[in-house]
This record gives sequence, structure tokens and C-alpha cells, in this order.
Amino acid sequence: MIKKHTLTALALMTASGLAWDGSGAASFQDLDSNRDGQITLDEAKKSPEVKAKFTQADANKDGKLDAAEFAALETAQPTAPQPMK
Ligand SMILES: [Ca+2]
Ligand SMILES: [Ca+2]
Repeated sequence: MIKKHTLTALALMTASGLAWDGSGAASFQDLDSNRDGQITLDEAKKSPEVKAKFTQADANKDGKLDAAEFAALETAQPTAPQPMK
């Protein structure tokens, strides 16, 4: 069981290493391969985190993220602690 967990952790680290350059997150420019100013779902696949939030971040539901939508995605913190009521 320990071995399985270790392998999972290694797989996650490897996947992150491919998508991240060490700065913590892929940038808009990194993901926008064709430099058209929009990130398609296909381009977003390079970043698992962006891909996971893609639909949520696509505010106007055109299937692409523009710079403003991407910025909103970056500030979205699904794991952020919720303030107590
Ligand atoms: Ca693009
Ligand atoms: Ca959009």
C-alpha cells in the first residue's frame, strides 16, 4: 500500500513537472500555443489545473479562455479556506 501511494505521488510530481516550469502555474502565454490570444480546451490540456477549471472559468461559454477569464481562473482558489460564518 505504501508502494502504491509512492507511485501515485511520483506520477503526480512527474505530471506537474511537465506542465509547470517551477513558477507554480502555467502562464497564459505558455498555454496559448498559437498566440491567438485565447486558450482553447486543447491548449488548456497542458495544465491539469487549468483544464480542471476550464468550464468554470469560461464565463461567456464560447469554449475558449481570453486573458480576463484566465486571470479570473488564476485567482480562483477552490481549496481556499472558507471564512467562518
Ligand atoms: Ca490559442
Ligand atoms: Ca470565454
